[in-house]
Parts: sequence; C-alpha cells; structure tokens
Amino acid sequence: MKIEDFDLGTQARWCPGCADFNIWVTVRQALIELNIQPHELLAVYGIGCHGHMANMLKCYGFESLHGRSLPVAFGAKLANRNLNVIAVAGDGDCYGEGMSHFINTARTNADIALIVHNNMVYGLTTGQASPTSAKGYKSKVTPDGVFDVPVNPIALAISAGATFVSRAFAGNIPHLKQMIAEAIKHRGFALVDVLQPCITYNKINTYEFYYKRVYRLQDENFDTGDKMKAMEKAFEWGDRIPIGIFYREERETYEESFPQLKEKSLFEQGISNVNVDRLMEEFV
Ligand SMILES: Cc1ncc(C[n+]2csc(CCOP(=O)(O)OP(=O)(O)O)c2C)c(N)n1
Repeated sequence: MKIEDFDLGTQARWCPGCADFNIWVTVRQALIELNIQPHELLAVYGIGCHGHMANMLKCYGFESLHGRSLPVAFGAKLANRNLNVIAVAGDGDCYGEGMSHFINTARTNADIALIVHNNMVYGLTTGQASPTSAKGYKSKVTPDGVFDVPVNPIALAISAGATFVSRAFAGNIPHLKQMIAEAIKHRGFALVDVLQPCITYNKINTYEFYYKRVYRLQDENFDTGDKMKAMEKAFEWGDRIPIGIFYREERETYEESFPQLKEKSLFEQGISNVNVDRLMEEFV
C-alpha cells in the first residue's frame, strides 16, 4: 500500500498551515502501517473543518450530522463488525453538540477509534469558543473572553469507561501516527484527542505553545493500566502537557457482548425467514 492508495484525488481546502493537513497525512500513514485496505475501512465524520477529510480519504465514508459521527459509527459497527470503523470529529462537534454520544459510546466499549481534531475553537464557523477553549479565549461570541472552564476530554473518557484513552499533538507526526495506529488496533472504544493548532483563529494554543510544553508519557515509563494515576495525569495542563496513552484496558466489546451479534454481524444474518407483515400492519 502507498499513501496515494487512500487518496481520492480531491485538493485539500484547509487554510495553508492548518494542522488538519498533518492529521490527514498521518491517518493514511497509520493505515498503511496496519496494512488496512480502503475497502476494509469505514470513516464517519462530523461537521466542521475536520469533516473535509471525507472528500479526500478513499474508503467507505459517511459525513454525518454535527456531533453525530459516533452514533452512526456505532450503528455501522453493529451492522458489520468486520469493518475497521473510525470516527473523525472536531472538539465543538464531539465535546459540544455530540457530548452525550461521546460519553455513552465510551461506556459501550464498541470497537471504534475516535480521532478528535481538538483545535479548541469552532473552526469552520470562524472561531467561536468551543467547550475546550481556554478560559479567557476571546472570539466574536465571547468578546470579554470565555468565563467558564474547559471540559477535560481525557478525564471524561476515562470516567465514562473508555478502554483506550490517548492524546497526541499534530506537530509530532511520528507520535501521532503511533497513537492512531494503536487506537485502531485496540479492541474497544479508543480515543485519540489530537491537539491541533488552528492557525487562523486560535492565537493561544499555537504550535509554539505546544512545542514548549508537550512531553511524552512513554518517556517517563508511565503505567497505562492504573486508572487513578491516569486520572491524575489527565489534569496536568500548564507548563507541561502530557501526550501519549493515559489509560488502556481489555474489556469485552459491545458487539461481543450482545447475544444476537456474538456469532455474526447483522448483515450476515439472513432475513428471508423473518415475517415482517405484523410489524408493517402495526406501524405503517
Ligand atoms: C446542529 C448544528 N449546529 C450548528 C451547526 C453549524 N456548524 C457547522 S460546522 C460548525 C463548527 C465545527 O467546529 P468543530 O466541531 O470544532 O470542528 P472544526 O471546524 O474546528 O474542525 C458549526 C457550529 C451545524 N451544522 N449543525
């Protein structure tokens, strides 16, 4: 496989220098490393700059509603669990509009890898504050700065029961690739929260901001099996910002637990012997 094998040939329309380019390159590198073919992958997108990847990545694709990439990905995984399913979302998309889906899909441990382009603004609609914007962030809708504190996706994912919780930085491509590949390989719900500088609107969380602060958990021999330590690390955000795997555990996935799906995906189950007349009479 070559990187072009995942390319639909559409020209990317992000702002020059946007870190979405880095994620776009890295997702394909990770897929090649895992030896996944385009027909073995479904990518479901939310609405936003991140969702533009739908126009470029060659695989089964579905651009859902704002905040709804996870429920669509979940349904698809139940219908065909042989597919590798990734959900691609923005921070506004996933931690704002889609927050309840984020929490509730994490609980299910459905085998989905979620890649969040976390630029800490609503990018496509021109920079409004999102749930991860820093306190004090000024935008058109928050001229006096954001008053409330940002949500903490890492802590939320751990407490909701996600079995793989990680953070990466779009300015460190080898590490980002490692996190995306690990998340796709993981059996269960896997989060990669990607710190993705929005060079046009977010003048706080810039490349420089992260280059000065980011460090890798793996360089400190961090124990990824300790939930309480993971929770403690999730709250480290200041002069030092950890990236890497915070928490990982093995747990039965939703597809494996559901009696009717244990043996076969929905699409593999014949429906010719199912009589739907009574249902039709009742509901149609
Ligand atoms: C229900 C709904 N609300 C609002 C919008 C308008 N809208 C489209 S994109 C977007 C911003 C997306 O921001 P984010 O999810 O952070 O992604 P980014 O553009 O930064 O990648 C908004 C608010 C919408 N399409 N649907």
